[in-house]
Amino acid sequence: MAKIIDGKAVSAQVKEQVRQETEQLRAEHGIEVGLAVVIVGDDPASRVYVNNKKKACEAVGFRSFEYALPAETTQEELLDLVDTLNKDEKVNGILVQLPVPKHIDDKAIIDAISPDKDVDAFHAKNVGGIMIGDYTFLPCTPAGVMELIDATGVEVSGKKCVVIGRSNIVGKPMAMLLLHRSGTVTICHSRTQDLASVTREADILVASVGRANFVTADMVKEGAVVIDVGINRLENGKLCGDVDFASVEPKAGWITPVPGGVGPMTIAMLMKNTLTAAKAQNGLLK
Ligand code: BQF
Repeated sequence: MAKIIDGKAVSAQVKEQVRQETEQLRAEHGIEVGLAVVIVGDDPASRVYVNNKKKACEAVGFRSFEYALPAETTQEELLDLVDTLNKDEKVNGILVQLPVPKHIDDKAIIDAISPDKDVDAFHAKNVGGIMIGDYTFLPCTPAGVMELIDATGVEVSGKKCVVIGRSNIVGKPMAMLLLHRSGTVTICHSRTQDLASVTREADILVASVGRANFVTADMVKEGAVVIDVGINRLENGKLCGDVDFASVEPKAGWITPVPGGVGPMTIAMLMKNTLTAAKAQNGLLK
């Protein structure tokens, strides 16, 4: 029987820390922290995520500025908005909710965001910094996963870590953060041969596949830490992860639920990054 890693509880602790420091910035330095959230089009999942981010801003005492643009917005118009937000002193962090409509080049948008305000840490400069261990922000989801692993008390150093998925947003940076902690890291993906034989070796298994219930008990080592990054919506409207919780939970040592695992941590780490951005922009970063 695995212990459940409670992402809601850990995220509440992170947000409480951010709330206190935000209050302190206001009291001691008269600084308000602001996050700009840009959403293009009306994808329902994106709308939920943007609302989660605005609610979190409210909870920690940030100002949030929402820009909801129609799906027909041109790349030039979006670049103009990013440019305006880059120059706006009330805005410490800028995030453009992904995915953007197909006629817009997301890389062009991300790289137009000032790296100092890039609280998702998707800009090429920030991604490069992560590779060499020189960074101000970490990408929210991998950073949240590290917090959840830390909450178990399990040491990463020397352990076999397997990441399933190689996206720029989760898989690749996740592998890098585990490597920085001296894990022995393997990245698996859709072309990996005999995937189960690789994942069965993992002391720490991170699943970011994008397929409901993809990781089954036969793919998991007894006692492993299993982190489920997946958010899949079933036909009945229920959220479910990439890990088949019912079969894996009895075998794992630790496991994250969906919902209530990695998802809330992604939001909490966004708040942490935005606070860090505000401190850095005001010359207050230790
Ligand atoms: C929960 C995201 C895929 C693609 C783009 C809490 C969120 C989700 C789940 C959330 C996600 C996923 C976000 C739960 C933000 C995480 O209780 O389990 C919060 O809002 N997320 C995003 O902004 O873009 C995505 C997943």
